[in-house]
Amino acid sequence: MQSRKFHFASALTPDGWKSDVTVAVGADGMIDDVTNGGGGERISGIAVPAMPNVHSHAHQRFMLGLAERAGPSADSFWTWREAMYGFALRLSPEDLEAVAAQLYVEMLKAGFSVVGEFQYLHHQPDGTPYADPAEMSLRCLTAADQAGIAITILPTLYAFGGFGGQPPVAGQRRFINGAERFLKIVDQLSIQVGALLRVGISPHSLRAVTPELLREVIAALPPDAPIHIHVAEQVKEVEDCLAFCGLRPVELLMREFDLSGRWTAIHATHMTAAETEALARSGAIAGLCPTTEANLGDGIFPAVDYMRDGGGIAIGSDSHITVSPAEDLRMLEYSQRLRDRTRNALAAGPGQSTGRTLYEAALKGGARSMRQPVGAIAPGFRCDVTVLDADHPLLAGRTEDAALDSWIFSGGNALVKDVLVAGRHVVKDRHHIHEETIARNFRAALRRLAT
Ligand code: NGQ
Ligand code: ZN
Repeated sequence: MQSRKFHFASALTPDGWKSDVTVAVGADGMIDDVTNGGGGERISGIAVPAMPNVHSHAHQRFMLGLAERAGPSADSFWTWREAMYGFALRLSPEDLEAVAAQLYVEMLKAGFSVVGEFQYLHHQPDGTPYADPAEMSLRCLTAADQAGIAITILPTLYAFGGFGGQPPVAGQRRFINGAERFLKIVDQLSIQVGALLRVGISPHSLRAVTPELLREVIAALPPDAPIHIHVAEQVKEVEDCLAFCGLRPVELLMREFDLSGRWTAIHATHMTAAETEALARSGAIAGLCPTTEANLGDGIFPAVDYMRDGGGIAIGSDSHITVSPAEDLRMLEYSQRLRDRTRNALAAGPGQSTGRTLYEAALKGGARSMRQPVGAIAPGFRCDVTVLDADHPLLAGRTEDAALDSWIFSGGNALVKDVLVAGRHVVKDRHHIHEETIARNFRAALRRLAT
């Protein structure tokens, strides 16, 4: 791509809101310069850094709305998981590619520019590995490439069915690898690394790996490769962990590993005050998925205490029941208000915008969690930008923080007009450049899956 210049009437930069902004982008998609005035291709609207989506299970996109009917006995996260396993056993590599491409288009149209794909569907439906053990993860990369979204692929290390190395159940047969075959997947993905692609790993949870196995795998990785792990999402998981070792999941994780900035703790819903403070001070990011956590009945993350202690956060759409940075940040704030019966629970301080506080926190944590050079409209960052429709009635007479709060707390995805990824204009006037073809492939995959 050639170097280009974009002009925005208003943009959120690390130095605050600026008007009449020109962003110069190099041929590599990185921002060279941000100046006042100066012309360039005019994109009308309000420019903000695009949001990283740090937690995705793409395959779950095809079961949306199909697990909202009451079962024979009390429904829970665990009954949902059974249903999800059933759906997961049906996807072929072609299906996964089509479903992921559709999902990634939806993410871009909602204002995300990077996806962290926590991919654990490795093998054929009967559990036999594909000829290339990285087949399914490579399909996610192809889907990301079709959609034009940046991706941090996090192949999942999954070896056991419960704490202490219990054998996996039949429904988990597509997920299972030992260290050797798992590291082959990582190698296969690592040779693909490019401007929009990073590789990390996702040990599924302390239920699915032992500390010994995980240490063996980490020892074989580059020292800065990101590590994402589900932890303490459900009360039953906390109880099982206590029964197994006398420690809670976050305590166990922190005893076994030195949680630095390369770690993202997904959910971390159930923590004591001491765990909350320790996680916040560790430098790890909490990867929060508020709408999925609500949908699955997980519980409420202690965000007020965690953020007060300086903890870093990022957001993920996880099961994709909602694909919207605005709605996930809104749900995060609302969970705290409902629990504490307060308002503006997570704003940085008196007079500060709640939306701005949360948006900037999730940009910073998301960029770190994904290991991608994003999260700011500033020189040295990739030109990943989301543009809000300043002509939308909801934004009439509103600018800057009031516009951002109106997006996050009210308008949601309907306000997202344009999205740039590495300076490439992938969503233009609410239309993704390849959305018709990708939707057609997605519908064909759903028809295949319905038979
Ligand atoms: C997953 N999803 O791996 O897809 C999990 C459920 C589990 C969420 N937690 C399965 N949202 O944790 O065992
Ligand atoms: Zn998850």
